[in-house]
Amino acid sequence: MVLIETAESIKKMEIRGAGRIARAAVKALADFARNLDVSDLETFRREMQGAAATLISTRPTAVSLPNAVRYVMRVLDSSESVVEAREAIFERAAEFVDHSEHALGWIAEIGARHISDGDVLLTHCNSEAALGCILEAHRQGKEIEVYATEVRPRGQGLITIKTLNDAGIRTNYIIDSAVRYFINDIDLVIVGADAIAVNGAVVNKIGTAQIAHAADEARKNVIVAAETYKFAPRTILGEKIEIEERDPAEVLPDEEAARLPFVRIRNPAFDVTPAEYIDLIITERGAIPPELAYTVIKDYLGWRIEEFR
Ligand code: RI2
Repeated sequence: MVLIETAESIKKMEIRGAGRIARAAVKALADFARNLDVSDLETFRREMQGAAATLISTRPTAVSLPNAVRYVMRVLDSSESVVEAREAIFERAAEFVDHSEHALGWIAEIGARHISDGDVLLTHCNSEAALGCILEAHRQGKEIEVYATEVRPRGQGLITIKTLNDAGIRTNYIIDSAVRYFINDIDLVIVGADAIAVNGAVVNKIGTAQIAHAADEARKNVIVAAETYKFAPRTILGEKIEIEERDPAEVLPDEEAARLPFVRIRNPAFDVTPAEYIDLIITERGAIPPELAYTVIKDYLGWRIEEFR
């Protein structure tokens, strides 16, 4: 069953990256709707809500996932028959995927404008949105060089350096803790986001906050490339974005950990970079300072404070 397989793949990070997770989830929802053989609308709605909950529960931090699922599910409220509801789900899911893919192109175009000829960039983890900006700058003929981190414990940096290498971009692969050592050689930090709070704080791969801090200290700009559906509406009410803490075995194998009974292994997958360390957020609608995060939530996601009453 596609729903269960997708949910499992997201959990195990076979499908990963905030945008990819969102697209995979809405495709799984559409597939679930296609195969849902029920005739009354109430049962259809209930089953769909169960499927949505299964998908949303896979990983707690990337807000692109619940945003995408809720965007698709919202059509159920106005549907009057199973046939209509099913069609509406297909349409919305396709619309989301289409928008998401186009958004990456627009972000790349806007982001590339902020990369200058001769720039040395630093990126962390593997973000389609951030890499899109780098690749586009290179495609435009700008002479750039990149520092890419390893990204313990899952090693997403390896995916990043393969992409950069394939594009023929001069790349330096460094361990995560070498960032401050190299920060003075860098002109610009560019990363993605899993979630952005209403106060402009950016939740991204663990280590991003340290990098942004080092960049701030060295007076280097930090830009974040993120689609509007990565902004977190519920933070309007002060709701905290949950930080996923993953299996300790990703950090140290269970057999080794078992020999260290006094040691607790912690494995948070993300951290929070305060808005003050971020110079610009590149969205598909344009580049904004982090302070304008509320505008994105209100104008583009269509969520207002009144909705939470
Ligand atoms: P795109 C990833 O999370 C990284 O934190 C990355 O910066 C972010 O999602 C955004 O990625 P993970 O799934 O949507 O590797 O830009 O934990 O691809």
